[in-house]
Amino acid sequence: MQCAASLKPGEILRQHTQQKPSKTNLYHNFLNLRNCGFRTYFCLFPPRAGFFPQKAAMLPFYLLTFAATIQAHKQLLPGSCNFESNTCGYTSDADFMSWTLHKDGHFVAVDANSTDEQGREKGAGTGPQKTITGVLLSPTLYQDEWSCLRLVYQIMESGSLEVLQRMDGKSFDRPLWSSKTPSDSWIITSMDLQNTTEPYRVVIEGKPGQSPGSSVAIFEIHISPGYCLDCDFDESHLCGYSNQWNANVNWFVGGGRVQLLQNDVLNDHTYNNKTGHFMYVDSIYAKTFKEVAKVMSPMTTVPMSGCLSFQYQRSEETGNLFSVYTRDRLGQYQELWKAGSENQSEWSQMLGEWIPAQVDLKAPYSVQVVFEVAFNSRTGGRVALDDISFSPDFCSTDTEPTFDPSIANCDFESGFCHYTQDRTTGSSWRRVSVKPNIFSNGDHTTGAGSFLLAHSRLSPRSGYVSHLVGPTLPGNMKYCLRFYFSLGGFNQTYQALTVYLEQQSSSQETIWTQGEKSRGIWIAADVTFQTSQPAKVVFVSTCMSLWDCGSVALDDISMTFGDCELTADVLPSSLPGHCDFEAGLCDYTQDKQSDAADWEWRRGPTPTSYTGPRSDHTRGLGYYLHMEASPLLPGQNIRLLSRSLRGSRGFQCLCFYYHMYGSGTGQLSVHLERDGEHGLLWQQRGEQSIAWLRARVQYQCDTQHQIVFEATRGSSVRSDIAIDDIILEAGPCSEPEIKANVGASNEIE
Ligand SMILES: [Ca+2]
Ligand SMILES: [Ca+2]
Ligand SMILES: [Ca+2]
Ligand SMILES: [Ca+2]
Repeated sequence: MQCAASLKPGEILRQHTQQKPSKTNLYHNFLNLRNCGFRTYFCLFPPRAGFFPQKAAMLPFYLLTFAATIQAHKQLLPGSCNFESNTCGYTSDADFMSWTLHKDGHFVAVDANSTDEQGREKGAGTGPQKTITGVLLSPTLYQDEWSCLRLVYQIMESGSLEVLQRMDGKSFDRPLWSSKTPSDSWIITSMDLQNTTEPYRVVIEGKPGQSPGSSVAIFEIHISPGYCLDCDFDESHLCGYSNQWNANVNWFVGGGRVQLLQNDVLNDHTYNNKTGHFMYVDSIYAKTFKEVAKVMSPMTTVPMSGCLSFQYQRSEETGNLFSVYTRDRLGQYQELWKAGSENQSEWSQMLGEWIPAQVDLKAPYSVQVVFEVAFNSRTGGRVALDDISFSPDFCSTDTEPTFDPSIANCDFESGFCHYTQDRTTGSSWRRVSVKPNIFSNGDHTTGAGSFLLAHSRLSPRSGYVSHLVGPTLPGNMKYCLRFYFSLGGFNQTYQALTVYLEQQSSSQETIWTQGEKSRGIWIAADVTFQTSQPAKVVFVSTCMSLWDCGSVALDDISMTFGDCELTADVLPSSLPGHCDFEAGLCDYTQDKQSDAADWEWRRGPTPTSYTGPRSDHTRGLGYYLHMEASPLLPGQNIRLLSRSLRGSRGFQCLCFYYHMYGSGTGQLSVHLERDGEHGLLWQQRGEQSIAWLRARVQYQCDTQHQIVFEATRGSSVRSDIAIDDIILEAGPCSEPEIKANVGASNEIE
């Protein structure tokens, strides 16, 4: 067998990408690679269209050389597996399709074209789609120190892969990471495992897609102590760090006794010898002004705040700019640090001396750390980097502690939270509540709670300006503000509701203006803003003349860090039991056997007047599920089934919103079903309100079960029933409306 080290630069890549890689030749290549000790190669640079193979020609050579000399020395913790000849205690969950160990290729996989009919049946669940799911469970792990899980995987053709953490005795797994992106090569990903005193298992859920040849495979799982951002560059895979390919200048692996280009060999920082490795970038191939080389950390998977330290060397102070940035999922950069801006006395003209650097990192959402060097010309010198490490304490005690943006949340249920009113304008926002009724809408939080109203018709004045001022938010951050508003009557101008930022310099910047025409429904607004100085958000409703003004209502304000686009999936619909119905039915399925029809997935009002909702609960302009009463006979029912849920010793909390409006409304029930028996968790009969009402049910069930939503048609066609925003989580519920203990009896307390 030819060993990859004797290949010319780029050769392996061509062999790999000229033809569309079939699974067999991928595995074959992979086998070669592993036998030569080069298994790391494919993981370093995920393929990007148009960049392979020619441009990458030079790079892999060095990386392969590097890989050949590397000695893995870092401690691997239990739960690590190379899948060489066994699965190291990883087992397939018998309720799902099996993962198969391919000994020749040294990986485990779930395939779409499996002939295991039994498995297919099992994986298909009760739904109409024949989805194949394989669940791989790690042995029970006890790791009370922070650790990092690095996974080498591949999704072929189509499919998805999800990694979760299953705590002992908890009914819901915590999602760590997921991907739906197929690739032609193996890819490395990392996820932080937070320190915990509870034993847990890692759960790996693979779902190959429908297309032929679809497969989800895992080549290697490595769990090592420390943070995923840590790297001494002496590890295989470079800890998931990768060079962002540029035609002329790139980061290379240096050290390992190999002389690279025309440069002398440096001592690395980790071992202070010529065997250790580091990353470096050289201006020698720079062709144009401002050529940029970037090495990027893996994406963080948990909120991180603390001190990022690293060692660097830099020659030619004026020929290059060395900076550290964070880069979020939208590709937006934020500068953290610049070489030369720190203590000048630490700066050295000589390459060969490592300089320590520290920078505070505040990453409440997923980011990559990017080390970037920009050269002005070929004589821009070199920059080297080694020993990146993270610590959860800030570098300096002067650093302001991480701010909790939820201080600006308010549902107005018990007051104004941290919001204040500017009464100098003579008018104010009033807190009001509307009991469930069939004429006017309630609040957004529960349907029976409180919200703010900008104006009352009782006001003797001819017009008004109402200001609602939020708490002070620190500067230099990006925020996502969400709130719900509802307009009534005739608001002739955009001034009905605007939001602006009030900065300390007393400058005002409008960040949102309402432009929605819909009336009488709660509509969600997402506003992303960035502020350099500390600032407050201010909600303003302006009415110049009462003839032009209707009502303006406000509820459920929330604030998070980061772009709203990034936090849109704060509650991933992949969480078992959670569904806002915006993109379909999530894990829920229609009963096809024991009911009269199906729930309808709908947006906007239902076809029959004086029954059903006018909008959904999540967005106001989004989707919900409803029972259309017209084609059904009185007493007929429809059923929606949750996926199979694991039981737990503790309480579980089921929260959902329901809409029961119409003179002939029948009944909505929620059942818990297990082993053929079923218990009633919640029930409501007859017309309730024109608003979406919140239901919360706390229950306990220690065996596998399903939740069933069952709507029954009433006496007339005016009996539409709708549901939205189902959340199922570990309990107890904060304010349960109903408590049930299904483990012991089926009665509702
Ligand atoms: Ca090193
Ligand atoms: Ca409210
Ligand atoms: Ca049905
Ligand atoms: Ca919805």
